[in-house]
Amino acid sequence: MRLHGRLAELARLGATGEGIDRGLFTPAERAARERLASWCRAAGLRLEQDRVGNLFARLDAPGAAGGAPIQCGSHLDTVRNGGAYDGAYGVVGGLEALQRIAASGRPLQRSLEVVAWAGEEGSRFPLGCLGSSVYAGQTAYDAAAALVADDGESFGAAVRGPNGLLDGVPVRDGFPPPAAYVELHVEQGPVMENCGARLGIVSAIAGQRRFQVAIEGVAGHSGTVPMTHRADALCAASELVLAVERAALAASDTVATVGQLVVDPNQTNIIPGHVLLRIDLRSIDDGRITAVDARIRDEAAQVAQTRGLRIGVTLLESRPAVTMAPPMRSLVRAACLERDPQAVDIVSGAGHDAMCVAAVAPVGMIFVPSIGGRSHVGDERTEPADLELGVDALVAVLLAAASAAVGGSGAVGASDA
Ligand code: HGY
Ligand code: MN
Ligand code: MN
Repeated sequence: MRLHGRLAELARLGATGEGIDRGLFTPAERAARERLASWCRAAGLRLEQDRVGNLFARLDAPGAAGGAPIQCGSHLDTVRNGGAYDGAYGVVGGLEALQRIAASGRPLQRSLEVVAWAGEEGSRFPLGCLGSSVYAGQTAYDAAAALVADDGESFGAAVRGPNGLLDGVPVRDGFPPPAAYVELHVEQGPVMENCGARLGIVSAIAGQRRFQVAIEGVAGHSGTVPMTHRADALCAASELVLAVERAALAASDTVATVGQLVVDPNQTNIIPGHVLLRIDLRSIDDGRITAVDARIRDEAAQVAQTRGLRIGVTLLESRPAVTMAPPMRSLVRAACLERDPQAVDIVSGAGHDAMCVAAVAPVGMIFVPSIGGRSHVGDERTEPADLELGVDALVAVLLAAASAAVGGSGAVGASDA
């Protein structure tokens, strides 16, 4: 019951009545990291954090304390009105797995580590997988520190502020890469439920790009400016939103969403002068992402010309699709099929920290089903028995990876396929 009790405790931190709101370095998100730290201390794990707020809890294997660990984890931040399992399940489930392994008394050839990555959702600072991409060397600390949240606070100020790094936890500048990484996560889609699978063997994670589009029109009096004399930024934005939808529909296996749109000055009797919108574009095929990216920019240029206003498209983030490392996928497959003969190979349309950690270590992912395929909403749910089964599979993968022959830089090598 410990697993479910902890998930329920975390779900109360940032509860909005419609879901959970735990943006990075807000009081609720810091409280979640503090709660995790207290659980890890009580479990006898060694706690450390890095300069961007990633939190590491290690179960040292006496014979291999200095070696690269086998890592698991996910994130504690959420989207606005998010669910109780996206991210939190991988962190709490990882801690549960380490505690079960410690309690078993099994000797370990490698240390094990659970990580709470900082700011995976990008819901406060405009970069997804923020903590794991700094950890993996894909984003420089200074670039992260310069990011500014919509509320005006910079990452650099927030990480040093009252809701930033935890007190009493040693801060290490950077960490050696793990020997391997496995992330446990809810599927966030309908595939597993539709095919009756309780465990998912992730094969790859879709690539994604995020854009910001600024539309500069001309504000004016809604009662006096003739329709033929307007540069209405919201009408332009409306054309572009539908163009984004058309471009994704025309490209198979591709999704594109305008999830955020801000109208200025946003008053009934003023012609909208300025609109800011953000686009989320994804596909398992990076070539398709590039093609849709180009089409969206063309459409924006046409709308700007037709309507006589300015449209600027800025790329905020670009992450190519990531394939799971064959040796890790084999370990995940064995653990999943042993527990669920219906276990299914699945591509993740959702992004995960594993995309970044894959740059420095072999990664694998285990999915459990999302009821109704729903996620990024307050009624995100997974059957308790499936949550337990996922942790069970994670324990098996961690132990198998810890005892796998070590290849190359201490990573789980191809010889372990
Ligand atoms: O957006 C995503 O796919 C992830 O939940 N950050
Ligand atoms: Mn997630
Ligand atoms: Mn998410």
